[in-house]
Amino acid sequence: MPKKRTAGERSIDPASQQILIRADELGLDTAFSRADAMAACPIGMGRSGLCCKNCFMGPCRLTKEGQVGVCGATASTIAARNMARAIAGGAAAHSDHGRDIAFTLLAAAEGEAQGYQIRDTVKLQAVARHYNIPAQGKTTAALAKEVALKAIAEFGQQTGQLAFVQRAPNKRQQAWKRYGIVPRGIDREVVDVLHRTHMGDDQHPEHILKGALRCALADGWGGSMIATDLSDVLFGTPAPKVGQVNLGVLAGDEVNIVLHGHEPTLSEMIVAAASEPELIAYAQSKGAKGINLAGICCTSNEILLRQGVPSAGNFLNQELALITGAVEVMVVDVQCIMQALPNLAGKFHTKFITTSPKVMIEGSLHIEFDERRALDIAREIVRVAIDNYPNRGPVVIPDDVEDIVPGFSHEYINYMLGGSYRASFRPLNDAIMAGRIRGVVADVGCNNPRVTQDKSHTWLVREFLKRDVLVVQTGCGALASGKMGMVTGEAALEYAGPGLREVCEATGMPPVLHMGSCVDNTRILTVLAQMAQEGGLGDDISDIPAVGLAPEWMSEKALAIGAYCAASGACVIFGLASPVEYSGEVTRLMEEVWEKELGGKLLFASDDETILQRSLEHIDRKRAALNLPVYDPSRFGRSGDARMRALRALPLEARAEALYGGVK
Ligand code: SF4
Ligand code: MSK
Repeated sequence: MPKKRTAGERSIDPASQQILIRADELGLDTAFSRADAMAACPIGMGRSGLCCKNCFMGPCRLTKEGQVGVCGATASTIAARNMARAIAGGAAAHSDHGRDIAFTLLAAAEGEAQGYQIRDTVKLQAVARHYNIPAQGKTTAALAKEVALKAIAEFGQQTGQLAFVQRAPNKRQQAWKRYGIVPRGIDREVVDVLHRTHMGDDQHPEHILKGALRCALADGWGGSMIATDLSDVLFGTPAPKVGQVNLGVLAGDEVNIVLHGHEPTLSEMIVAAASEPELIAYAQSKGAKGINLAGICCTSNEILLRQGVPSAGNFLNQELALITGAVEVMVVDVQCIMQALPNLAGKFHTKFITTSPKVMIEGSLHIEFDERRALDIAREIVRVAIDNYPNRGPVVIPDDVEDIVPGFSHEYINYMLGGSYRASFRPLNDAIMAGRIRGVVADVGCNNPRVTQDKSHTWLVREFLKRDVLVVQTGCGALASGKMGMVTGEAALEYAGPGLREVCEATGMPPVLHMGSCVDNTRILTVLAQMAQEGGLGDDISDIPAVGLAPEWMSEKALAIGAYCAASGACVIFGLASPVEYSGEVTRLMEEVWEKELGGKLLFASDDETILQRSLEHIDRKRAALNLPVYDPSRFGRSGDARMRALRALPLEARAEALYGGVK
């Protein structure tokens, strides 16, 4: 009989625990209870074997030493193929998101995208420079059209290299050339992996993984980077904003619309529609006080960063939001949307609306997104929600809500550290070189109901802060820290070690920087590239004392991110378990051969203490290789700037205003 975990074992978040208890009382299933009922397959997860289903001579399950598949495929070949296909799946999802944004930019430039405008012309010019497109003498619309067409062409490019590859340090580009993994075209690299892993093709584990790395780079320095950059052009480059997070953002007396998925395109229009006076008046005519928007997952991160729309939480909050009974409409676009949602919505009054031409789920209302009528579609969805408000039954909304200050784009970090006239990463590099900051950790990625929600993310973030490690976050990891009140800057200072605190107090930089959604991990690549180019920390990303973590990962996209970060020179550590554990050869390739060839590696560790220790070892090894002083916290903490201490006495809005200059 599988063990049923208590609410406290399922999540560390009190709001989640409260709603999980309600789910049990109402007899409702969630991902948590389904995970309890369904043990993970030890072969599928690579612990006790490997499974290949690439052809119908199988599926072949390899569970004994030396066993091979019907075609003769070895455990290493199968493990490498499975890993490569997962990376290609993740890269395809991210990159297709980028393609959709590029088409929206094109439509906006041609005046055919209702409600959209080009909000950041400075970013548009920066992206044009990366594409070697001259901006002089062109209207914004003409330049945006050229940029959009160039971005779209990157997907179908067959030869040469992706344009954004040149944004990496020179040494990194040389490493990719030497190892033969420079990405040629985005779609080409995804297709290449699917082809080479078909039955009877590439059966050399290292060669298969080289294809996977090239595909991952086509995501990190291609599709995802396009998604981030063009979203900034269309919707504005993020700067710090005060927001709120957790299930307590749902309103008891307003029409609640929850926006879930990943793309900002439709959700930005729903934000615009929900603030229209006619629709607010219509909501009031139905007895509601107003219209309340809340996000889930990375759509949430997108609109939280740019619009300050509150977040109802991360991946595992999606079902819990519905179980409050307070959601009139949940609107989804793409990725990380559980199929259980429409059925669960049906237990309440909630309408569940799919909108992507790529995503239909039985039991949902499908209102298809079309950028030419985006604002009208957004208004239609808001009306559906308002009309549904009178049908609301009993509601339980947890009180839990925390302030959060997200929006640390690499442009803003640059400005924050160097000022408007000398934007620079110099102060950050100097602080690492002096040992005030020991190193940098990127804690990113998902929740997974097989482990306690948010526990690994938040424990690791606190432990790193204590040891003077600066933390950057994206995706569901950032929302996990947000729910624990650790993304308001000043709050996290309570945990920060003496050197890190000193730097943060002097510069106003929070010790935990929320940089965006899953595709925005490319912002982290840009920061690392610029730190390498700034000088003092070597001349490549692999020289920087930095580690990437995904301690609660679950998606193929997480593996694609891990692979492109490793190929970019980072040490990347994933939690839970290794999907290639059964193959010592593939494990060795990803840890040792990648490190030798590329300076980065991807490894798996099943407990948080090991993740912490291996990360610190890596950071200290990189410090030693750069001849930097050995990390010694006793040297710091006596200077700093009393400004932050005084600011901490102020309410959050006033603090943010003083620190980040007029954020709203
Ligand atoms: Fe089995 Fe080979 Fe077919 Fe995989 S490709 S299912 S190992 S026969
Ligand atoms: S939403 S990919 S659960 S981070 Fe980007 Fe969260 Fe992971 Fe989805």
